[in-house]
Amino acid sequence: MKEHPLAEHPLHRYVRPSAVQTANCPGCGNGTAAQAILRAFDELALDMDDFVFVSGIGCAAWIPSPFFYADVLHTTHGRAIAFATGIKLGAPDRKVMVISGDGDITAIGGNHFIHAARRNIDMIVVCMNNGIYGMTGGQMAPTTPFGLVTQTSPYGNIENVFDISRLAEAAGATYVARWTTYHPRQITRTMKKVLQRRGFSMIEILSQCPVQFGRKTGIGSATEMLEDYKRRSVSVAKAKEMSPEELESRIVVGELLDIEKPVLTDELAARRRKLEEEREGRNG
Ligand SMILES: Cc1ncc(C[n+]2csc(CCOP(=O)(O)OP(=O)(O)O)c2C)c(N)n1
Ligand code: SF4
Ligand SMILES: [Mg+2]
Repeated sequence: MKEHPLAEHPLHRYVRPSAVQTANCPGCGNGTAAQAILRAFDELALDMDDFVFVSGIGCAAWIPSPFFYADVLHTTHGRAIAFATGIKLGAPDRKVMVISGDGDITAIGGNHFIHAARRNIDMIVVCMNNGIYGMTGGQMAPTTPFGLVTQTSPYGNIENVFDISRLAEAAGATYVARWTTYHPRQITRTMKKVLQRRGFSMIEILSQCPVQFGRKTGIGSATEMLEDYKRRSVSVAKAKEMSPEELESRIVVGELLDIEKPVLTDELAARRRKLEEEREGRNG
């Protein structure tokens, strides 16, 4: 039997043997996130065959596709959650995870995002927030900091910024957490939790794009961006003691929400069962 090209790596069994070359640039945060996610599968000894991974279009969409050794659907830009919804409704026994970019999920795909959250569809959404459209050359996104000069805001971004986690919470998500690529162990811990819960779980991961974001903002290299995440991150508990002024430009990290609400797929299954029972009662 041919040896797996990553045979020495502890997570090699989760990576498709034929897909070992990443599309992402050196220093990109996407690799850190990929590894942190797969580590959670490994620590929980989960079977990848129980999962369907879905991504849209963008650099972050290359995290699961084609690398994760499972069923992976690489869909169209902005439609990952729509495809994931279809999978979950058609095959409710499969666990569905969307991994895609901030533009994909909150710009073109924003409506799918808020309604999936509102419906509390049983799926995990990992939104890789690099504050830019990375793959297409650094155009501004709804997450691009105010004032930032980008390819499409040569005089500085004049638009206000989405807070993705708060958007998910306001739309009805039942679990929301935010981390950065400076926090891989925390990402794994959070991932292990959401892999074991039901409902719409959203993890926002701030991730460095040194190529399209770092060098244009002047923040610089991947290392400097990670240092910036480290410097600006503040825990949920600490943030509660800080004023809005103190929190300005800080990144609140940790678990932001964990509540229970009816899950759409469970409700649907219950209605189906009830209808079938009624039908059997009539026929019998
Ligand atoms: C309907 C449609 N509109 C626009 C595009 C071009 N496009 C591809 S990826 C992308 C943005 C990617 O940004 P994001 O989702 O943040 O992912 P990143 O590359 O930053 O990880 C755009 C605008 C497209 N492929 N399809
Ligand atoms: S352009 Fe940015 S987000 Fe895309 S792979 Fe390169 S570093 Fe990562
Ligand atoms: Mg992006």
